[in-house]
Amino acid sequence: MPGLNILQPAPNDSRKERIKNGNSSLWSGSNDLSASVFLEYNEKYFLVKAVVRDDTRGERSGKMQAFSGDGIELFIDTAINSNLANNSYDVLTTQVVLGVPTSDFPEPLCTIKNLRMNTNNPPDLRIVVENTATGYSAFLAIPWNYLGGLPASGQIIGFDLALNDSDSKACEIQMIWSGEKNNWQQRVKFGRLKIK
Ligand SMILES: [Ca+2]
Repeated sequence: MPGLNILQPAPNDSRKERIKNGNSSLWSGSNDLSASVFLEYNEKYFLVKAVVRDDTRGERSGKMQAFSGDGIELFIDTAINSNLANNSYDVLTTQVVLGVPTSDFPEPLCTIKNLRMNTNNPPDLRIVVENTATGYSAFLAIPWNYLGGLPASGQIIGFDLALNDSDSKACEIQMIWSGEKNNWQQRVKFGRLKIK
């Protein structure tokens, strides 16, 4: 898979606002939380592989609260450069929330949420989560039809990725590649990807 991004925000640089609640003292370094992310696609799926370093597996606050535990969130907008005056989610904006397995909830939970669906583990989604010595790896194959359709070659789409870190019973740190903590309801600060 080509396309490598490394998430290692340093809490003392200008990116500290990307750490939820601004409490950067909770982040103790790349072994605490960081990731390498690989992106690919084919005609049917948007493919995401995240190799995440996370030193402590926390719990979710509830079985169906994928956002509250360790995991990743993806933000995808296949028409990011249209209707940008509208900061709220548009018809082609999607939030994907993956909660990795925990002791209490041993199955991965992935929520796909947009104006057309709000569904947990929908049938055509493929999820593989594996524990590693330093955290976990997560592989997602997200059908383009859940995201509003296959983009054209050369098209710019909106994309962002957040790492959620729970070391106890709730998400304590969220680190984000491009945007900010309001990504779950605001689209304009998503990063940009060019479809090859
Ligand atoms: Ca954790």
